[in-house]
Amino acid sequence: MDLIIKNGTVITAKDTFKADIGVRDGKIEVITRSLDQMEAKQIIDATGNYVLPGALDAHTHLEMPFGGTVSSDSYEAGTRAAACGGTTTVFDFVIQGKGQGLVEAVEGRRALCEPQACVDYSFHTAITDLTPAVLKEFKQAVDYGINSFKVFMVYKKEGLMVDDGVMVRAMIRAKEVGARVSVHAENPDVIDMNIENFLKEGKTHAWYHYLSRPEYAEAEADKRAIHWAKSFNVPLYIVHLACKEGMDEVTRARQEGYDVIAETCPQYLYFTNEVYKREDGRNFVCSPPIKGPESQNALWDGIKRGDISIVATDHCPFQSYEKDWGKDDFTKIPNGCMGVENMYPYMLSEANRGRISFNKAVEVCSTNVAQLFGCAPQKGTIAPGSDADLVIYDPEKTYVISKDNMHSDVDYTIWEGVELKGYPVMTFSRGKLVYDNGNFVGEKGWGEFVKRTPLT
Ligand code: DUC
Ligand code: ZN
Ligand code: ZN
Repeated sequence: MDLIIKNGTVITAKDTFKADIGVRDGKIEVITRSLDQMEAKQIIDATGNYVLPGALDAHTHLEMPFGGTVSSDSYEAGTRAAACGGTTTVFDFVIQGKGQGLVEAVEGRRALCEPQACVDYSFHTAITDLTPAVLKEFKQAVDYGINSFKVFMVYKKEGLMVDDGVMVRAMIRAKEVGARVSVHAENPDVIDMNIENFLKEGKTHAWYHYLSRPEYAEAEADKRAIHWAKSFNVPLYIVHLACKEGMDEVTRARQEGYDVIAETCPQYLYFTNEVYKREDGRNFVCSPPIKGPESQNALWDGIKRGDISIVATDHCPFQSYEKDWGKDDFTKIPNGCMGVENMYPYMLSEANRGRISFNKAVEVCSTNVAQLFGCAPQKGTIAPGSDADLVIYDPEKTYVISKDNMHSDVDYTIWEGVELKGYPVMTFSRGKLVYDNGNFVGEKGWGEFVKRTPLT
């Protein structure tokens, strides 16, 4: 064997059991009670620790041009930070340029990512220009390994927004080719009206970012997207769901048997809209904004019920000098927060504190992503034949998050000072140690493109 992890408690989405794991050529070869008689190049004693599948972050924006700048984590920095937080695959967003083909857009970003990636990666494609040729090309994109297309219901001025006709066309075509459309759901017109009014009244603090797009601005768009998914009986994925009304509508659609799935993010589960009242409130500016406690509770309940299928990050960091552009005008704050290194440790810490089970944390951060986006059982589980993407987790370790112990290229973290109960101590990517007790020990260029299969 290349690697044996001994004496750990293995936790998957379904089971918890003591076992030894043998790894050869980057794959899990054997899981058994004892591999004491077996030799290996590397043997790790995981006594007292848990062994988990690496997380898959279904939502990142690495070196993405946005908000008048580019998100500060390159593919190298973002995937390095991922590895250090136990995330072994990231799904990054490719934004289709006007007039650009989908495969061409993906290949452009893949070329940028490939020499840098420290863990494995895939892409979702955001559609901005849905010509008949692009609709036809959905099939080629799926054959290429991309089975998820995103549309923005906002960001009109930025040239990203699509109307409902485009959204529905994309949804129908996606279903035909074994793919799924995801939506960023907020109502652009009401948000623009609020912004105009606030600026006229001189209300420019980050708190007005929240007030310009509060619960109702997201809820309407969540409901509209679900309405179309139900009307045409097509699959839908709502990214970064953050409000109670949206959550309720997702739950209803699922109870009625529709293929509507939802993702939320750690920032919506830990912080509330109170953060926008802080002096550094602009650092928390993302869209949709973090909502009130009622929404936060509804999201946690949704996770527990199974109506939130995925927790992902929307990782999109900007340096504090860029956030400062909006010190006196919230509309100038680049939208986005960091989280790729925090998601798995935070969700596991919540499990360790008893809020959810460890199996549930694994399910929403890893297994469901792989299953719902066509890369299971290669990813997202601990089973013979699966990639040896493994995290060794010490449930006794106390960890206080600080910008000084994070591995992104950004000069602050919204998670500063947050104390976690338990923390990953080692991460393996296809059997290779990439994170070891606080240190990144992987290499850039190691990460591989994950070709996903059509959805059924
Ligand atoms: N929201 C953000 O906050 N950042 C990136 C894109 C998005 O939709
Ligand atoms: Zn979004
Ligand atoms: Zn996003």
